[in-house]
Amino acid sequence: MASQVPEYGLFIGGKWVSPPGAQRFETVNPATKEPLASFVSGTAADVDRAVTAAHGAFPAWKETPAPKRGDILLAAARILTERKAAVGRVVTQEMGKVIGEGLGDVQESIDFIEYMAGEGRRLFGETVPSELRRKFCLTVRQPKGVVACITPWNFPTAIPNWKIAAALITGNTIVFKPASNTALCATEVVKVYEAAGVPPGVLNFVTGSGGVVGTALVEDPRIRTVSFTGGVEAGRDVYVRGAKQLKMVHLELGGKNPVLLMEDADLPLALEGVLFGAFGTSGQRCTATSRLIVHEKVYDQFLTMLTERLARFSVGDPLDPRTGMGPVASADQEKKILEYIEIGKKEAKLRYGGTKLTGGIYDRGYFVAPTIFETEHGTRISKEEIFGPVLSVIRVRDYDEAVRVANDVTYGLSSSLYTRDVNRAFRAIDDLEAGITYINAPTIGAEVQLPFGGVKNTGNGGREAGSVAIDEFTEIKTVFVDFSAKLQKAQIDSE
Ligand code: UN1
Repeated sequence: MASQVPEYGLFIGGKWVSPPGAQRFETVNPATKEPLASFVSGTAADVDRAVTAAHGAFPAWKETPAPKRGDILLAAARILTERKAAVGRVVTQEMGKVIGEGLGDVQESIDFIEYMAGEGRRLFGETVPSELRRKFCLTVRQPKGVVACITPWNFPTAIPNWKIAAALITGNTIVFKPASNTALCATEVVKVYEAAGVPPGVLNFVTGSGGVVGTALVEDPRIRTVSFTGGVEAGRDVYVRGAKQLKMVHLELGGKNPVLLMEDADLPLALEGVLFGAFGTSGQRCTATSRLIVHEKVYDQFLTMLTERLARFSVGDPLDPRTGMGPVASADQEKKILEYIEIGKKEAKLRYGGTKLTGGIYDRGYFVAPTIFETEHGTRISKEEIFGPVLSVIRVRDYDEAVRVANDVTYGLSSSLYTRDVNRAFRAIDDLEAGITYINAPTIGAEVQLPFGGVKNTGNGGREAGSVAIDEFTEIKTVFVDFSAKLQKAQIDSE
């Protein structure tokens, strides 16, 4: 039967193209399982064409003054602002996050594009004194060339824009490959840049599987930098393949982010924070609160508060603004989360939820109950990334034990401490092994003007967002200008 949904193509060299006879896939609304749109399953040949287009467009884009590139970004931010309501709705329909968060995803995109537009009038280098007379030393930033942006489904507009806006302002050209199950959101992103006047070939878009499109991108020698956000295993594969060609590979991977709740914390404040951190976006953020490490003095009281509050937490239609949590993003997600819940039931004490939700609207989509386990530290659910609405609660005796538990995982993205003790708050900034630490706020909600990234298996040392985002997409050139009109020898001449 012919598909009834709109069909989209690839965006290569400034044109939307549907290669004849191409295989296609559809995206699905996870709240209803209704198909939304159809996309091309890109091939290695499509990737080759896209990289060729990006390669051809690079010299002129590099030559375009950065403030002029910034003007195009500002136009993109304006267009996306006009489209915010519509695109936010697409995010909710295709990914399942509640509408407030769908709109937030788009707002995060707008914020970052604007922020990067301003970077076009900075892109600072350094001036540094020379050890010799009449010699001037400085650094300038240059684009890398063609970069690949490979993005996940959980922030289907924000994460692509973190990469695309930073890569564009610094003068790179791009091949963008989105997660397949949020390809419509990605298409909306590309359409915004197209409407903003990004020249043909500067931004190219190839949908399709990671195994085919992602691998072809990573293997293409013309691509010198790959920016990847996703799971650890896929990230490792990208890193290893990239390493063989000595490419720069930027990785943003998983998390197992703790909230440390101390005995002196403002418990009602922490309650709302934990709820949002653990169950916002159905727990499908790299930054999601997946561990709650609680001081024994407030353990029973806080768990009672949490379960009572959850009884009034609505799970359902993500387009309804009163809904607290929508579905999980896909059948695969639901399967994996339910498998972890079964593991949890064997190794820990189920305190709340623990089921697939059924009946009424739930039967149409992928709905999992917000779930709480009480567990010892060391169980699988307390250490492995689940990426779903599953919170592991761990009881500890004191702050030192809380920090030991918090740090004893292979990830290190976000972390949080609730306390009223200012000394302890500052100690936690030192002590927690994570790229991000919040004090008296949950583990989610990073702002675009600050660096984002983590330690250990969360990445390989880079950061996105903030002004450091431009490091990912620029080469630094060091320049020596000798205006003494004679040969001066560094390290050798004494005068
Ligand atoms: C992610 O889950 O990969 O800090 C990104 C946050 C959001 C970004 C999350 N601003 O929760």
